[in-house]
Amino acid sequence: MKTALITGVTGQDGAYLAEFLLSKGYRVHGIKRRSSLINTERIDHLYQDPHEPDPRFILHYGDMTDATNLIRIIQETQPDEIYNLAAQSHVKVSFETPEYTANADGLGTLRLLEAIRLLGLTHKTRFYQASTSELYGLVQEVPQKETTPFYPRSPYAVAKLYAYWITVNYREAYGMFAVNGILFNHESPIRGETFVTRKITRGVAQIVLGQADRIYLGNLDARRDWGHARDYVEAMWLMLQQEKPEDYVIATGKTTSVREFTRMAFAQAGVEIQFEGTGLEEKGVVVACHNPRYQLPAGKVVVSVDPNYFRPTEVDLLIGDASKARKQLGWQPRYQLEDMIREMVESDIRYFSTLHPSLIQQKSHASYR
Ligand code: NDP
Ligand code: GDR
Repeated sequence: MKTALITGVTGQDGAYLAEFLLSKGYRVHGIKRRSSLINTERIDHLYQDPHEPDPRFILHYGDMTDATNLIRIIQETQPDEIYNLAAQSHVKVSFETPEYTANADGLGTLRLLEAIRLLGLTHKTRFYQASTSELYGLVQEVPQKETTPFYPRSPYAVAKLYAYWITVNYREAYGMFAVNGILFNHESPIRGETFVTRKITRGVAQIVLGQADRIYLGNLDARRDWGHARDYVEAMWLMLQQEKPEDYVIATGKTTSVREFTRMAFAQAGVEIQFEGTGLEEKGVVVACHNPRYQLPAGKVVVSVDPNYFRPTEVDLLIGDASKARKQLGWQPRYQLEDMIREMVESDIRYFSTLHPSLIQQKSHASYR
């Protein structure tokens, strides 16, 4: 039985990856942070009673900023594969917490690689680094591929640039099986609530249910190559099953603006909207509501622009070329964008329809980024 260790197991990708590896027969260890509220909601369905004999899913407390803790967990678990998914992963928040982001996302990766080396696991443990399309930043070339130059545009992306290169360096210096998956944006019904896709699908759900008035968004012109997290975690695993360690772009090859994503999300709930006006005055307005269960009059404003959500430096356009992964890994995405949006909107409508009224205010808190 192979053993994997996942950092960031409580996050979106950690949850899908843990489920995937368990289905492949792995023993899966995950690192979770101590928090004052329980933070394992995304993996609770995988929980196994540690009192049962030989559990296959085991959680450890840890933190990417604590080297001794990481060394101890790796020593105890002796993993065949480490998936480093833990990160302060929010681009806008990284402008507010740049040093912490560098520590967890940049140095955290170094701590894991050093732990593997110091523990003499260089030739046993394969290492996956969660690299990102944010590395491309300011557009140099489209579509972006493995050879496209990097130009990071946020403290998050700069921290991830360090992590990318230190992974390459340990591969070249010590012969480690260490790879970067350069993943473009991927979403799902369990995407963090403050990333734009989930913020939109939650907003749509609350608006059609009469629990919220409108969604406030930042840059509607930004374009992203959005895939589904379930497809993308499989690519992570495939990268570690190859003969040679190499870096791969994972993307759908299609790009969509935030404005268009918003329109598609409302359409999934049966609400036709259009955008009117320009700049800060631009608004999303209801044209017609085709779902008799919801009462949204034509002309109602459901989307406004709030400059608080603009970033000091923006990444305008991402579109990935995953030809190398398609050819060498045999990977290809199964989900179409529209199907993913439907899944997200339906899931959020289900969630908010069953939420106790006393929790609605709390769950709608507007401090989203
Ligand atoms: P999430 O934000 O959903 O999950 C991040 C995980 O990291 C959570 O489990 C979080 O714990 C944990 N974490 C954060 N800081 C620390 C720390 N200091 N020590 C230990 N754990 C920590 O991200 P995703 O699942 O979406 O992404 C996974 C990885 O892939 C990240 O590294 C992200 O930067 C990268 N990435 C993501 C893409 C995407 O589109 N989703 C695209 C490309 C790269 P907690 O639950 O306690 O907050
Ligand atoms: P991103 O994802 O920055 O690409 O990073 P996010 O969903 O936060 O933003 C995508 C684009 O939407 C614009 N935008 C808004 N974003 C947020 N969060 N909130 C808003 O209200 C809003 N309005 C417009 C943004 O300006 C941006 O252009 C994600 C993360 O998962 C990273 O960890 C990962 O590395 C990259 O994807 C690939």
